[in-house]
Amino acid sequence: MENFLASIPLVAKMATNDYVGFTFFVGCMAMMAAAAFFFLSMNSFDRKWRTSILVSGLITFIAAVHYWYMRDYWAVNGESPTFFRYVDWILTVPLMCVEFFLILKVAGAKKSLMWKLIFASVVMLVTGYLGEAVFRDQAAVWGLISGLAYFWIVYIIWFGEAKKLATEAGGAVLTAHKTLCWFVLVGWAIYPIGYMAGTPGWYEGIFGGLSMDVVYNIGDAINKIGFGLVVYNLAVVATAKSEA
Ligand SMILES: *C/C=C(C)/C=C/C=C(C)/C=C/C1=C(C)CCCC1(C)C
Repeated sequence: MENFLASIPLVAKMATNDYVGFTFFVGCMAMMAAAAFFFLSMNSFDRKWRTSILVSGLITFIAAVHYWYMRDYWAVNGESPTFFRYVDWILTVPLMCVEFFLILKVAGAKKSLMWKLIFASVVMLVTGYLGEAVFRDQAAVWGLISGLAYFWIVYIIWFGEAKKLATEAGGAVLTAHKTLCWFVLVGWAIYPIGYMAGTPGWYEGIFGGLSMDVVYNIGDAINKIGFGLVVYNLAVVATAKSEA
């Protein structure tokens, strides 16, 4: 018995060239640090910005917890933690849609805009999950449907209702909205690349050499922490203006 217990390693071994494992560790700590930063800075802002900063904190906190599990799952099984990945996304991506709504509330954004964005994001993620985990043979078709939902979100924020509200609000809100729009157009486009790297399809020859998990982990760090910082910066600028 004693010998048996001693033979179980407490910490899984990590190879020095395990880039997936490395990005899971770094991602985990970065999400934790970002969550602490957003939570602790919350009370230094005007009341009306506090919910936005709180949501930035929740997005990175939820990601930190999932990264904790994904880091472990990878270290022990050496497999993509697809399940945890999509549970994380189905919670955090709708919260990013809530961020758009919260900063546009000053211009009179309606809840219907928020629900439309949330609905589109859920369609994007559920169809992505079906292609990646359930019907892998038809990954290209599910990825295409997911991509259409993604472009629907891009349309709403770049040219549709959300764009109109941001223009009406003007000033720091418009600047922040524009930056978030770029995050969605460029930063979120990292994910379909990861998807094509990790699923079978016509695109294998183009992206097949990349590691799906490394691509997803880079995307998450840029988008979750970057998004939060844009909102943080908006709160800094707007609070400074209202105190002047
Ligand atoms: C914090 C996590 C974020 C911002 C995750 C975003 C995920 C996407 C934008 C995923 C998009 C996908 C497509 C557009 C097509 C292929 C399938 C997905 C789900 C990877």
